[in-house]
Amino acid sequence: MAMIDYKLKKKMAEQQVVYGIFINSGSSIACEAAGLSGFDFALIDSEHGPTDVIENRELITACEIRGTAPIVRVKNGGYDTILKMLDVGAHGVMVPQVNDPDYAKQIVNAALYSPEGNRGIATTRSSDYGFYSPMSEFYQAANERNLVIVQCENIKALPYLDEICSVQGIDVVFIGPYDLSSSMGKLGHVAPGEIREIIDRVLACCKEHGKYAGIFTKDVNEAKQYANMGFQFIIVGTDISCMANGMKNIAGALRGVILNG
Ligand code: 3PY
Ligand code: MG
Repeated sequence: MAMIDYKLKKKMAEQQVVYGIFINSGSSIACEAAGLSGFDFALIDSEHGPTDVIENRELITACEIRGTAPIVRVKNGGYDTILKMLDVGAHGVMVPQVNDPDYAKQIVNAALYSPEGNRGIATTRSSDYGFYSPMSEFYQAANERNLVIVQCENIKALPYLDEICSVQGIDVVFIGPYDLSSSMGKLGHVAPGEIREIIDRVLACCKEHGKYAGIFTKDVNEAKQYANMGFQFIIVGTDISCMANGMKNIAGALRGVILNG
């Protein structure tokens, strides 16, 4: 059986921008909706969201059957944390707060099979429980498909940005504007203008070292602005914010009708 691959790396290599949405609700239905809506990937959030390994197996499956790549944001870059999310079938991992190159190397080591890393071997969902054929080709295929994403979201990382970006095996350096603004003592000041200097540095560093730059925004127009600047891996909003906004709009409109009626 062939590996399910929504080809995020190929799209980015062809200069396309891939768009995703955070799944923070823990809902597999939201994962299906993300796929049906046309998002390239769904970023299942196990840093802030409620789900862990067992639940994510279901969320990952939901993404796969609806045509969107499931990536998991892990709570940290620990070897077993990364291993388990990949073994239940994530097509990549995103790690928060990667502030030095040694941590970045540790993450690559956990995420990639030998010779690029030292990911542990077992028959798991990721290799179709051993139905992948031939199994000898699975390891390289997994390394080629899966994304390794490190978050740049703390000013502590800035002195090491060049070294972090040069770590082999990392695909995307992803700015987290909220934590970044917090580390700058400007919590919530996340507009592109507020973090422009860091945006420019990450874009330049990624370009120099052949990595893709990623970023989060809640705003569609900002997302387009980021795409024009050169970001190629963009997360726009969360499943919860979509639902909350939809509910607010309906409830607000109804109140309006009642009040005006
Ligand atoms: C942040 O903004 O801190 C994030 O991690 C998500 O974008
Ligand atoms: Mg963050």
